[in-house]
Amino acid sequence: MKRFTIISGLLLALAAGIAAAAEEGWVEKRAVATVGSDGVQRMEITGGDFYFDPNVIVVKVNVPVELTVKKVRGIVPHDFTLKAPEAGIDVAVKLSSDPQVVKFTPTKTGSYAFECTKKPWFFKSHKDRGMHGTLEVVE
Ligand SMILES: [Cu+2]
Repeated sequence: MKRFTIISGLLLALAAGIAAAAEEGWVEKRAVATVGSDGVQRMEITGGDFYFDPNVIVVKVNVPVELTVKKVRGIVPHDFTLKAPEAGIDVAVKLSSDPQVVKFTPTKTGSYAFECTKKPWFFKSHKDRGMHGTLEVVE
C-alpha cells in the first residue's frame, strides 16, 4: 500500500512536470546586435509557430536600431509587438514572409518585453505558447 502511494506520487510529479514543459517551451536564443559602420545596430528576427528567433536581443542605448522582422512560411498569422514608451519604443507590425524593417532608438536602459499578441478564440495566446522575448537595452 505504501509502495503504491509512493509510485502514484512520483507519477503525479512526472505528469505535472510534463504539463509545465508543454505549457512553456521557451528556450532562450540570445543575440547581441552589432553596430554597423553607419552607426546603426541591426538584427534580424524570425517569427514562427510559436517562437521568435532570437528571443533575447541586446542593443545599446541611444544608438539607432533597425530590426528586420519576418515570418516563416505558414498559415498562422503572427505579429511583433514591443511597447516601451518610456524608452521611446512603440512597435506593432504584422509579420509577413516579406521582411519588414522596424526602426527606433532606445533612450533608456532596461529589459523590455516583446510578444505576438495573437490569441485565437478558445485557445491559448501565442505569447503563452512561447511567442515572446526581451529586448535588453544596455550602456
Ligand atoms: Cu503569433
